[in-house]
Amino acid sequence: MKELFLGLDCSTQSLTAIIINFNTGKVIYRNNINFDEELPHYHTQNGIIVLGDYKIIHSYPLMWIEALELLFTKFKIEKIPIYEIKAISGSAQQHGTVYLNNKFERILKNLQLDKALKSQLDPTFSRLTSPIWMDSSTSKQCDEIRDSLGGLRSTIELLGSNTFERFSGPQIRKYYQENLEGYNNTSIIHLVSSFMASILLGKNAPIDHGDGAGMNLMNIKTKQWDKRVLEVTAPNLQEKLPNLTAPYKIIGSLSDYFVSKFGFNEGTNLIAWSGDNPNSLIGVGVIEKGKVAISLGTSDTFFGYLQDLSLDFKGEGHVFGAPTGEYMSLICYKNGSLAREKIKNKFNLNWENFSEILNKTPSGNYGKIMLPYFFPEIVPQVLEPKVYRFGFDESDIEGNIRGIIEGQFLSMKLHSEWIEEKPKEIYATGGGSANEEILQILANIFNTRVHIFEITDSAALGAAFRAVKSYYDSKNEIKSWNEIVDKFINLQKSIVIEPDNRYLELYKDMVVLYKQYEEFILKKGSDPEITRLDFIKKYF
Ligand code: XUL
Repeated sequence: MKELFLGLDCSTQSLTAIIINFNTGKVIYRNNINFDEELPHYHTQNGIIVLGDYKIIHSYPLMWIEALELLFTKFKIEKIPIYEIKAISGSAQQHGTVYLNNKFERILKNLQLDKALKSQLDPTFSRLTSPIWMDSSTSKQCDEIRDSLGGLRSTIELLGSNTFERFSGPQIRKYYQENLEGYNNTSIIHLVSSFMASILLGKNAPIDHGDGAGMNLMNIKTKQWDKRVLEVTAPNLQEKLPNLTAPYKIIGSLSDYFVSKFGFNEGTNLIAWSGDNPNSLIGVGVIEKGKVAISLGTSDTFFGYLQDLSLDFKGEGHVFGAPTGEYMSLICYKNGSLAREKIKNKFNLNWENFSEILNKTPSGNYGKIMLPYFFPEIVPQVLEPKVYRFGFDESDIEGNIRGIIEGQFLSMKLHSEWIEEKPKEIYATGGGSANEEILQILANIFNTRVHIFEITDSAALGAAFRAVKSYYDSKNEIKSWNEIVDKFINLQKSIVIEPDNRYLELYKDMVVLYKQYEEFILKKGSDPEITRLDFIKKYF
């Protein structure tokens, strides 16, 4: 008997599908639609469009829908047994907002089989583009909302995070302030996750607590929209937001359009979609204390499971809802894979050459330090992008390659110190986790063992796991998270990278040095050059 489950992931650069067979514990199918390559008529670069300056970053919701239809068409052409899929769930890049007019639900409920989704849904957008998580143009709105809520501490207590430029609330406020007509013509504002779920459901889908927590609109304790925050964000906002739901809720079944057009089974269950980070938490099996996941993708994220709510009052980290119903901690860096690629491409290298250089350069990089803000950074907050190099220059290939990787992980180590639970194991995922040399540096800087899996699409896999859990729970054949995760993750080949103790002291000193450089650059602290020279004397 085949019990198949589909997990989708609408990320910044692509749409991924993973189909798992729960009975055999195997991934039976994977496909990925790269937006730039397969939908070139949107002219995106890495899935995004830059509007005006580097702070305004959007994407096209219509492109995500076209990708979905293309993916399902491929299922049909490749004769994938989608009629055996019992349940579907999904994942999406977090924080991005989709603005729809009053035609949306009506058109969605009456989709015609002989027309493409794209042409039918085209008239339903009140805003053609969606601001996404890479946007950093809402500092003014962040300040206004935080001030109205009584400052940093009360904002974090209420929402689980400080106000952040990329979060949905400040983005909505900006739209309301800059385009009142557009705002008034908007009947519903979805997240990318709930928007994609709505398309499959044939009506407005709810937002789950995992992704909802990344909006600066949801009370982190009650997991309800917070009336006060809605009021200070934009007028009549409550009526423009979907409902909130627990992440494990079945929200209905797949709409007739998909059943009839592509051959899915009637009654295929749909589970609420969530953000890519909450999905990845489950997708790498981080469901207990002491385990931490690091995802090296378009964004680099550091996240862990939290049994109880624990907040970062410095305001750099976030608390989101976890797929299991509890909480998760998260820190997000914008200078992830695109920054690594900038260095790789600058020297015309491939990833193999990149790894070779990492292998032959010493830990500590002869005291060469990089603060890699190729793009505006979230943690620490850097609004004007600039790359700082100490002890080397732009032309030094080896210095730059080791410099960016050490810089990224030293920053992660430094800014994750607020999380009380120290990582005992790190689970690496995302495209960058395929590079063992990068992960060896991660293991050494954190002095922690790192696990890498064969399947790096943890967000889509996590969505498929969530579909499994909710489906069986609804039939009263309860499966524990451990059972689901063990079945797939333990069957996967995993590589374990042990930290090299020889560099323990070196990296302890280097984190301190790195912190001094951040303070020097970002907070006008004193120049730590003498400490850097002492570091070089001590280790080289
Ligand atoms: C998390 C974040 C990013 C996006 C990328 O807060 O902004 O990780 O979810 O997909």
